[in-house]
Amino acid sequence: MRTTTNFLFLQSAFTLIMIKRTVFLLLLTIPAYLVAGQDAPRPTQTVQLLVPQLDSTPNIDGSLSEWKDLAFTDGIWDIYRLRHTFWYDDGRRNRLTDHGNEPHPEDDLQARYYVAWDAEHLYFGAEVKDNANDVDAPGQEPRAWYLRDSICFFVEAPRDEAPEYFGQGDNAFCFVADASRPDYAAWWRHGTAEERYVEEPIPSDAVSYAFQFNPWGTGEADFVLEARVRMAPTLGASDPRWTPPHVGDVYGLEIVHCDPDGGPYGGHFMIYGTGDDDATWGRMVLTGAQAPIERRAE
Ligand SMILES: [Ca+2]
Ligand SMILES: [Ca+2]
Ligand SMILES: [Ca+2]
Ligand SMILES: [Ca+2]
Repeated sequence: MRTTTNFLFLQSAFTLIMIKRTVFLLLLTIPAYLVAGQDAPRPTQTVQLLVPQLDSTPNIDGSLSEWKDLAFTDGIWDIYRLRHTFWYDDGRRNRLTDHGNEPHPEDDLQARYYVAWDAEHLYFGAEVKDNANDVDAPGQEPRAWYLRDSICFFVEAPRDEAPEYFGQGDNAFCFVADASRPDYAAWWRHGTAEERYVEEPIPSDAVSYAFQFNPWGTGEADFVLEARVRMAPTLGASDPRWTPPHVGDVYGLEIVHCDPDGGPYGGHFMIYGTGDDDATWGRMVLTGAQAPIERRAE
């Protein structure tokens, strides 16, 4: 009898321990889930992007003509192209949204993006065709670039293999396509050695940017973005391991293009990654100068 009682007692104790362990493990996974937010599952691969150095300094005036042939670009992005990438999430976040009376999807949003670097700066450019300019987000925080027409370049420098969510070394340089240039039009979300998700305007002495709207006479919401960000006061502030750039250095890169067009959250292109998880971002290799594409003689 005593043996049976002991056995039942041990069995109950074991069950209790297992329940406690399960609850403990569940509690452990909740912060991980919250940190992961709405990110799609991590793909098993990343892209490599060769980003060239510029030998001469562009003039930041809203025209990319002097450097676009010398920069990294991989052509036009629209929802059809995104649909065939390995990081596409079946339209969950990589998506366009319907506000009634929409044009064909390629006319809702398409863009070419340009990235380059020199000894002191990162350069970002974009040529965008969009059906509606929407930079109103009433009652929203200045940091809410994702609720306004904007292009955000996510950069980890130096890139590492640790999955982080705007921790040390992670930066987002976000440009809101607002012709009135509010203080938040050039935004910096970043981490530091101690903090995550620090939100502030890019320091004014660290950024220069220009928009040109309706550059081709094809639509008021079309625009060109040209921007330059100084690396030392931004990348250097987010990661003490950052050192001035050299050919062969590897940074992380993701591009997030937001297109609310009247909705609260709206359309998103997420390119080279799945969101805030920097382990999904592309491997941006700093290369030497690049020769422009040349046509061959007949
Ligand atoms: Ca220019
Ligand atoms: Ca649009
Ligand atoms: Ca990382
Ligand atoms: Ca738009």
